[in-house]
Amino acid sequence: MTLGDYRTKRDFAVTPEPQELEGERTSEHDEARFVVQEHHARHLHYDFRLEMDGALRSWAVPKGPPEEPGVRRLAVAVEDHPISYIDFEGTIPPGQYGAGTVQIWDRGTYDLEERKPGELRFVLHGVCLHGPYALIRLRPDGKHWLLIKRQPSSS
Ligand SMILES: [Mn+2]
Repeated sequence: MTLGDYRTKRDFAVTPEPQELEGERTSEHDEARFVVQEHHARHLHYDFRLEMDGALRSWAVPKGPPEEPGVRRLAVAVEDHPISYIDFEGTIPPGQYGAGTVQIWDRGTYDLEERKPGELRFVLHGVCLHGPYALIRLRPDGKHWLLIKRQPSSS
């Protein structure tokens, strides 16, 4: 995991986004968190982020995360974001990477059920999003994943 891409894409003299790259968590036993940020950039999308390995693993979901079981949505992997980004809301100025407004759409905790290359299975405990989900990478080393709301009974 590296936050180098996050740093190099941004001018922290201009953007209000978090500059500190160190994680805020001090205990490995705290529950892992997730956030969904509605991002009105050039194209509206929803940034889905999972707290993992001291950073926020992040995907841009153009149509938003599914709320009904069996629905799958394209999720494009983007650069890791710092943990502190989990609380970020604000306006990224014109000309900056991701220019536009960011507001938190949902947040909560999650239980990781399975993790292997190109596949994550987890249960979300949010306000809008709750229940079993999966992220499945479509091609090895590709950026395109599917974010799937699983049927409650299925694995
Ligand atoms: Mn975004």
